[in-house]
Amino acid sequence: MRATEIALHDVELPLRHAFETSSHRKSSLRHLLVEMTSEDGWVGWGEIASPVDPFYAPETTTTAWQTAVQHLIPTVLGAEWEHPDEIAGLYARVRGNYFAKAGVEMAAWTLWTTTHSVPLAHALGGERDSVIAGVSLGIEPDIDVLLTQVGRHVESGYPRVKLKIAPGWDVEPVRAVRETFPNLDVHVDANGAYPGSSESGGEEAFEVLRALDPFRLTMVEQPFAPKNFSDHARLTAAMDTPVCLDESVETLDDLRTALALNAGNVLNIKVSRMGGLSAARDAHAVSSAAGWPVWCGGMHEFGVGRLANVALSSLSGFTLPSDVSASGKYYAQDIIDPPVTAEQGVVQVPTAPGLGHRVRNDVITAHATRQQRFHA
Ligand code: OSB
Ligand code: MG
Repeated sequence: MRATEIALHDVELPLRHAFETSSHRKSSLRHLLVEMTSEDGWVGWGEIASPVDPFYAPETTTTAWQTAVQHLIPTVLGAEWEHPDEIAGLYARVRGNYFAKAGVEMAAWTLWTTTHSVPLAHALGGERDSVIAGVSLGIEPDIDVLLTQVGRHVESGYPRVKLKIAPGWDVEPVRAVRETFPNLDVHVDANGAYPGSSESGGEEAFEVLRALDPFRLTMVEQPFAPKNFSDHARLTAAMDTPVCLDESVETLDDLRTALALNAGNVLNIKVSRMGGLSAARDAHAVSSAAGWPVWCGGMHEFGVGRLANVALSSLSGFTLPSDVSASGKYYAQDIIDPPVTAEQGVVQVPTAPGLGHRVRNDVITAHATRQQRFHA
């Protein structure tokens, strides 16, 4: 297989509800779409879901565009490959830049599965027909607004709600949600906002996190900074609530470090953070073999990345609800047809070849602020 044209589309979609985490607030999202065309005219799509700012990971939309244009697209264009597992090897010299790599590799996966007439989920080894979706709720202005948001999603049937927490917005909102929804599957995600042992406030942060134990949370996700494996290990030993890693695990080596140190007991696998579907699939195999349950995290993906997340979530080790909520939770108009929908928190895994839904070039072009084509 050979890609002879790759186009990059910088696309901005308005969000239905502004989203706030421990580090930023957003009312629209800009992602880069990768359109890869083979020499015989087949097309595969990928999504570079980097946030615009380097607050979740070091990449930005601007650096991802630059890396794709200068280093990834030139090595992939015109190269001969048999299977998408070979794509990462083409640009093995490029360090980091996982979001940019994930978008380019995803385009190769969807191109390959489309030409081979197999659903992406099957090509990845997925076994489930449907996956369980959870929602991720941002930091809200006050507890009443948060309770309303949680209630709205529980009513739509989502079986799990993840709450973003940060120092000063933790024990009280969690207590309020637990009291109002005694049996709901709730987990919290700090996006690394708590200081570790080597920083001031580290000991106090440790006590606050331990104070979450009585609320029967499904997990506490990424309390400390990405490279701080040692405090994640310390907290894992000190809490009954499972500790989940997100930002800490960008590579299989990071995962082996986490496993060796017992720096958690659950893994959030994000295609973007791990540089692609092949690495995400392999992380699933390593985690499952080590006894860590996994789930698929999201980056508010547009339809292309969202369908890749649904396909990945169909693998057997994804036993916890994934962040694969319906397109409509975030976007009034998605770039795929039909959009991803959830029925009582269940999303069907597409059975058509490739991504399984049509990609809407017209919507992409209508919302694109920059488009560029490269040829072999
Ligand atoms: O940590 O999971 C995260 C969005 C942006 C940055 C980090 C995270 C998130 C989400 C998105 O929680 C959840 C989703 O896509 O549904
Ligand atoms: Mg997270």
